Amino acid sequence: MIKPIRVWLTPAGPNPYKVIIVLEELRVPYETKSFTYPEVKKKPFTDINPNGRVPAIEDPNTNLTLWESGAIVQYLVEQHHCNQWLMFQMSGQGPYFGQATWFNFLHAEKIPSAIERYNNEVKRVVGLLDSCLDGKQWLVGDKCTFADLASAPWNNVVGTIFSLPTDQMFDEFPNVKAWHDRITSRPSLMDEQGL
Ligand SMILES: N[C@@H](CCC(=O)N[C@@H](CS)C(=O)NCC(=O)O)C(=O)O
Repeated sequence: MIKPIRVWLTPAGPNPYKVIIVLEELRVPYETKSFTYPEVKKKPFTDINPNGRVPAIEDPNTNLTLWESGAIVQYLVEQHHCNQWLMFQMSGQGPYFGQATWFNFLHAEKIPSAIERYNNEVKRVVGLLDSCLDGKQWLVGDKCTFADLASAPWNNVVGTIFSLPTDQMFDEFPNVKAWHDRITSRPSLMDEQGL
């Protein structure tokens, strides 16, 4: 359940409406914290934006406070693209890769039509990722996000599904291969902290 994003604004200024328009278009719940123009350079607003200009947002879903309308618009759109890919991982990648593993190796009977169906779905999903990653390092924006990280564990199973060595499992999908290598070669935070 998404909690409403709080948008601080003074009704007279145009800049906050960039944020409101994007929130409306994305159908994201929000609430406005409307105040008068002379109050922009005073507390409590300057605790939210020390630059004393609207808009600013507080997102209770991520505990983020952000100002500068362009940065806010970018954040809202990226956040939704991250959620899009996370939902795709949960519903479109993980379950199909799991069923492919099940029918190839664990189901008591060999059912060729089920094996064919799920193997084809794995190829279709990896192909989709490959085309969406064309010219890009990461799924969303120019940085590694939870959308990339959440995809890695099931991508790792593709070699098992097709009985291929891990270093050959994405030979037909160069963008996914480079992306998966990028994710799996990242030093973890635990490594960085010597844990
Ligand atoms: N670059 C800022 C500009 C924000 C801005 O100038 N907002 C106006 C209202 S549209 C404001 O708060 N003015 C108050 C002031 O200048 O003191 C952004 O895009 O968020």
